[in-house]
Amino acid sequence: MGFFDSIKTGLSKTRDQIGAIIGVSRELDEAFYERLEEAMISADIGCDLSLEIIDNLRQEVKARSVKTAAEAYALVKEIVAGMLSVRRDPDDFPPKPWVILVVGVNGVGKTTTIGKIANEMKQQGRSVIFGAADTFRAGAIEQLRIWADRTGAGFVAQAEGSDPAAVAFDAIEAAKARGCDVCILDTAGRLHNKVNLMNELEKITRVIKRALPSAPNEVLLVVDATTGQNAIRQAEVFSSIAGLTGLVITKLDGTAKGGIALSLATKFRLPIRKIGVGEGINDLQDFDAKVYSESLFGDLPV
Ligand SMILES: Nc1nc2c(ncn2[C@@H]2O[C@H](COP(=O)(O)OP(=O)(O)OP(=O)(O)O)[C@@H](O)[C@H]2O)c(=O)[nH]1
Ligand SMILES: [Mg+2]
Repeated sequence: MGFFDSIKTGLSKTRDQIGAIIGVSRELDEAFYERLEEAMISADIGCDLSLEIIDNLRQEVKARSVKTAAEAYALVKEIVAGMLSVRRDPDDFPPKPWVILVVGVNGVGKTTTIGKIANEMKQQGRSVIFGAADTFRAGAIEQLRIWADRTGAGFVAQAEGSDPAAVAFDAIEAAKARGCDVCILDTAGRLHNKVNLMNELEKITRVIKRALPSAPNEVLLVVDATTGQNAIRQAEVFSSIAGLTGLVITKLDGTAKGGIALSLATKFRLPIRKIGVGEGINDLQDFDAKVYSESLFGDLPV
């Protein structure tokens, strides 16, 4: 399935729900705006952002002399896509190795996403090495090793319970020595408490820089779209401790309402680098703001 099909299928329930709340609207009246706001909140877009979109919409409606609900609805999709259209950096990887640090709470899909990214990079002819810096959870190292085997990525690990920063350092050193294009570091999602998490990520980042001063080139926060507005809290915590450069939104294939992608990207001004649309190795896609907006809102019911 292409991007359009997967995300369109993934968001079909939300789209139907939005349509049902808005109902058959021809008049561009206050009731339309109210129902639109309610529909957006129901889709996990969040209260503040929904209001902001409505404000923008009212301005655009005035500026463009829009008269019908259908035209206004098309404008909503345009506004939302515009909010998400962050220009992506050029796709070449100047520094070698390009170091990607992957963070996020437990179970969101970090390790799976790393496997999928490696698969994609391999297909583009890039060499990849993993650093198993989640040394906290039993089984985490083995899980990443399996993805390394599946994708042909190099693999650097130490024993469970060892210092994750030391693993990160070793992985970057190995990537340098082997001339690898990309080094991806998995991290623990769960630690005893937030202070531990903060200290650990801070130390990992510091040690990464000792191995390679320009690294990390990307710090990707992985969030599970099905957790809804809770993801905002996660992003707050991680952005305060880890200097995020981008988001990966996973599980947009399941019961996710989908609006959280918009909420997160606008609130934290971060590009959505990838989306996860399933558990399989190929279920990773680039994010397309226009297609996303279209998939979320669909057509106004007639
Ligand atoms: N449906 C669906 N499932 C996903 C997606 N991404 C990951 N998963 C599943 O989510 C579960 C957790 O994935 P992991 O990759 O282990 O998550 P993690 O963040 O590494 O978890 P910890 O190592 O415990 O912190 C697994 O069952 C994955 O198959 C996705 O895009 N869609
Ligand atoms: Mg993991």
